[in-house]
Amino acid sequence: MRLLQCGRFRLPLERPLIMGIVNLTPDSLSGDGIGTDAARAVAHAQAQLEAGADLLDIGAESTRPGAAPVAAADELARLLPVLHALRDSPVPVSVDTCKPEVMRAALAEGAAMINDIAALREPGALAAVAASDAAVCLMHMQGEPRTMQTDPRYGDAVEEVAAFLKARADACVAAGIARSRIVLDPGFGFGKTLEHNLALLRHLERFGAEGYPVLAGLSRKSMLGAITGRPVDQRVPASVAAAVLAAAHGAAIVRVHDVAATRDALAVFNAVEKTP
Ligand code: HH2
Repeated sequence: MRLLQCGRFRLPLERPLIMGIVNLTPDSLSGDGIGTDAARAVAHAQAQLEAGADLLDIGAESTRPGAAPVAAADELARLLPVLHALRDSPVPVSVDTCKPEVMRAALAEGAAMINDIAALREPGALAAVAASDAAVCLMHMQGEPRTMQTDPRYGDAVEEVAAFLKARADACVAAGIARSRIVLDPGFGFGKTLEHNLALLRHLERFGAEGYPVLAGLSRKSMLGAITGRPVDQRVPASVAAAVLAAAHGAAIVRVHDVAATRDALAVFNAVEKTP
């Protein structure tokens, strides 16, 4: 059985796993940012668990296009009380950060996964993860959040993203991170037009060609707004459809805001596609 090594957890990868988002930000893309209120964040995390999340992903810096950066000290002040309260979580807690300093402190506070939209490119990030037993999600992004949607361009988006992810996975392995700890993510909406995003979803299997599990984050994203004409607070049906399509194209993990709806949809998917 294929397993993802994730701190003290070993996650089976036969069926798509649901990563429930907990945004500790005042300005998140999805509009569900909880601000800096740790008690509210912990309550939201518990609700995501009760709804059936297989992992939690906690982020304290918004990565939406145009978002302003947050200082490491502020990111930590938001994250650490929540991580502390979730130390005995029954599922792995992932932390969405690019900063090695934040990674080290989060790992010391029990984080079982680092989710890095910069794919451990910050100096010191590879070493921070290598020194732990946590999993890591390496995401592709063209440019940086402030400007990435200005004019994204690729020759062949699928092959360029796949080559980048392979190079980052190779860098992880060279730094001493076991293959069984690595997850790859094409980074929907991160320096991509709608056409690029659709091509990535159509060819999602390609990102698993090196044998690593693939994570897909499509939930409530603007590409779904572009397709449906819906504002961010009305994108649950489109998000659920996108999660099922990602699963059908081989996603091992779907990163979502709406865990309960996604769980039911994936139960149908599993009954049809994953029952021997
Ligand atoms: N998307 C967002 C943030 N982190 N991490 C991974 N691995 N993949 C993604 O697609 C991804 C991510 C953006 O979504 P959200 O958390 O809703 O918004 P914000 O960063 O503005 O809080």
